[in-house]
Amino acid sequence: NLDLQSELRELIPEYQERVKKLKTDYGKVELGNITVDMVLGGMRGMTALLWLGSAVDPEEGIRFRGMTIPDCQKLLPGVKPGGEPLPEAILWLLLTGKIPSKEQVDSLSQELQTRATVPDYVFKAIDALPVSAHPMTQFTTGVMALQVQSEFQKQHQSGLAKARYWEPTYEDSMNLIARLPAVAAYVYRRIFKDGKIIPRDESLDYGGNYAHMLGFDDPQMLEFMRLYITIHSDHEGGNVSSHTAHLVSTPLADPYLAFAAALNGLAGPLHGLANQEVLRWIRSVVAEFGTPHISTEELKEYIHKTLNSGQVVPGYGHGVLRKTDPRYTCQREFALKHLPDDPYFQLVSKLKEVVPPILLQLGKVKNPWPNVDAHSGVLLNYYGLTEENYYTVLFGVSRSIGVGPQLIWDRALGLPLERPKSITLEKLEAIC
Ligand code: AMX
Repeated sequence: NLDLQSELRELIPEYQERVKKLKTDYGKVELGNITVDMVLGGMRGMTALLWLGSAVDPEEGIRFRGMTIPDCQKLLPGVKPGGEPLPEAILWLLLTGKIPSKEQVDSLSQELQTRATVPDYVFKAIDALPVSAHPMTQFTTGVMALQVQSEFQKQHQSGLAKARYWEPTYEDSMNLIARLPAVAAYVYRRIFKDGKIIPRDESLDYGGNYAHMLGFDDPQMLEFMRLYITIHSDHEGGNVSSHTAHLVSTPLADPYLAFAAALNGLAGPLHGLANQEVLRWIRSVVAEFGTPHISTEELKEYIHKTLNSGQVVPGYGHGVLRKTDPRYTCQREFALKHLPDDPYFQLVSKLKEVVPPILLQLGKVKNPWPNVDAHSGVLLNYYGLTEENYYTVLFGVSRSIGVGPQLIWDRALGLPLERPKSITLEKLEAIC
């Protein structure tokens, strides 16, 4: 099939059977015990969600439908053979579990282009906010305005049968993914440039076009954007943004509503906003010493200063990972290939040596290693996207490619309303 929806339609009955079998034959199989630590510790380690697209192993990191990042770089089609994977390819993979051919990816690129037109009132809704509003606030406002065109909401109100819920969810998810770059680029141009929209280039792919609409046309920046979107798309189901999207969608809130909620969680400094915080922190180090060429001793001193003032070192640590994030590693490899002499990249490399031993000394940090956000900023900065307050918007656009497919599967598999049980402090004490 060249068409993604037809491909999916063929897969759905098989997946429905698999889930039905699990429910009827294995419903009482235990996946682990729930401890007091889990309830008080943000549910860390509690396996409680079904998520099809990807899984994070603490030691190895992300696998997208079983594929590591190097696998994706090798096997997913790029613009040219050997190029970075196209975001359309990871979207196809996440939704179907199959590696797409170049023809399938090109057809999906076309499909997204035909869906990409953004109604004018979306830009007007953003214009109603002061230019000083955070880029994530402006972006999410745009997403809420896109919701006006929700097919799911419309069809549900006209009495859509449950078995067909996934169809308008597919429409909404694909339209959302297709329209986000134009909304996100508008936010960037409005806040940091002349406010004029750069029209999309029909000859470009999804990632290339997003870079183009932001105002960047350096082929290397376009390649970085493709890689950036691919590696930020999905990180299993329990992270704040993905989990939020799933949760909010379960009472049948449409994909726009669910995704806007996800973005609001992504805008938290311990989650997606960490990429902004990292570059801001790096700039503050450079400002303190007047140069990016900083000695190890000076760096140590600055890290201690950050910790002593009760702040975290942004870009380090993770809720699940216990090793260096492979999303960090692949960005490092990209930088080694394309910008080995950039002083900010060299500073980031030095931090990787200096930060972990200090965090380990604290004795409480479970993962002292760098995560995805420790690296992305210096690459964007190198290519001229220097406005760090915008970085989380890039993360947000990318995350739609992980969340969209899961929302479609949520409806195709008829997953129910999410409603875990809470417990009072008195009850918890009584049980203990
Ligand atoms: N700097 C300083 N202290 C840190 C730390 C860091 N980078 N990472 C963890 N700690 C501290 C925690 O604040 C916590 O302290 P407390 O007990 O006094 O509250 C203690 O170490 C134990 O935390 P943990 O179990 O190791 O981490 P967690 O699962 O609770 O939180 C995370 C994970 C990411 C929020 C945390 O490591 C952090 O704040 N990192 C910096 C922010 C960051 O980079 N976030 C991005 C994560 C990736 C993403 O979502 N994009």
